[in-house]
Amino acid sequence: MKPVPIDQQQALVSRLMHACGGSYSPETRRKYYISGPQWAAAYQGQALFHAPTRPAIGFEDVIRKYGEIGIGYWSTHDTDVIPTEALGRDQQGEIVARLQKALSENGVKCSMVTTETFYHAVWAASPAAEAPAVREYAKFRVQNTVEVGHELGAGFAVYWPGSLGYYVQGAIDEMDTLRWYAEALNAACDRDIEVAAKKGRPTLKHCLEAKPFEPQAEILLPTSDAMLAFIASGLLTHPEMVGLNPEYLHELMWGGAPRAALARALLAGKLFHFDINDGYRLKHDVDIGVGLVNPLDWLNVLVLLRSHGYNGPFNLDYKPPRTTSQFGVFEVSFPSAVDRFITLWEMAGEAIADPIIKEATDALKAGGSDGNSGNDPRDADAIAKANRELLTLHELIAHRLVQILLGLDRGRVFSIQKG
Ligand code: 3MF
Ligand code: MG
Ligand code: MG
Repeated sequence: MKPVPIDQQQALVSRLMHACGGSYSPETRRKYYISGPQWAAAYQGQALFHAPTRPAIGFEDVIRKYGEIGIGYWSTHDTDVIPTEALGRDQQGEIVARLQKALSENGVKCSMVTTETFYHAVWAASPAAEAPAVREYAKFRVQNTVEVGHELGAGFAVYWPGSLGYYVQGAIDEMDTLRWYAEALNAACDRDIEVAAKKGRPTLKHCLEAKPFEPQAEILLPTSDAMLAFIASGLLTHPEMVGLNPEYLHELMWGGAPRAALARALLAGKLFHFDINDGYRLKHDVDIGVGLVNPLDWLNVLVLLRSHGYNGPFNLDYKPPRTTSQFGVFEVSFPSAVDRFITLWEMAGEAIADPIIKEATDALKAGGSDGNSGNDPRDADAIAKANRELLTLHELIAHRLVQILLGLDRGRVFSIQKG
């Protein structure tokens, strides 16, 4: 193949993307509660060892592109759109007005707002630092985000306290830090109650997001389970307003099973919001597009969420790879992520309705019988024997799920089987 001239490369990408097929219309995509973060589309590819590979892009373009793709909801950090020095000042009001205009012109709704408490130098010792002035500033920031959220019509506020932790041991007191962090959340909830009452809106759902590693070396709230314990610790004045925003990869990173972490959040009634992406166990936060690494696990996650009626947002918190151009971010990265999600969601519906899985599951729940009227609850050997053959169905169900994932249940066959 000859080198491809620069001016033909976008057309090639578009033609091959089209040839891939399997895409959904913007109208169909809008039926799902999928949100696109400002920061995901605006990510320029920079990191500790990486220079940016893409130019900067503002919210007007991001929101317009989301609208065209059919991503019906948008989420943002305060400082993704409002410069730090403008927060809480007149310029903020002007930016919020521009945001409202961009959202309504493109038929996109703001679903979630979040406070950046990790990037600016003021957070060097975390938002729950020893210095009272930093903690007062943190309260101002989360309260201001709540106000912006109400202005934009958001239903959720997310908090990722990844900077609560340390590099060197003994420098901070964990107990103090957690208490101080709770004070900031309490201030956010109190302000929310006031603003919601004034505006006649429901209060926001406040969602804590855990990540096991980064940016601190040791993290005080590293997992969704740690967050649940924190919510129940007695430190929060409104624990009923606070729940979780688990991120798929953040649970996988520490070696956990995202599906099990989600189940624990569901059991606690705290699965408010969900950051969707993909990646690898025990690596850094690679934030790959949903379903590109672990589609079978994703199918299983969505079976769980569909089975148990999760109806919150699915937030596309991933990073288009550095190898993807700015054009590619909206031509390939976002539409393909949305379409993989929808496909896996629909497939999860098929798995739930699959007669084979259903019969197998029902049989497992009915349990085995040795023909006697009742098993003797003291007789382990008899109980094991009565269920012995049924338990093969576990592996059969796993096989069936892979068949569904690969389309074999719908008659996809390979040459060796044809004829
Ligand atoms: C970091 C994250 C964050 C949070 C965001 C929302 C930049 O790994 O996942 O995204 O999702 O701060 O609070
Ligand atoms: Mg996240
Ligand atoms: Mg992540």
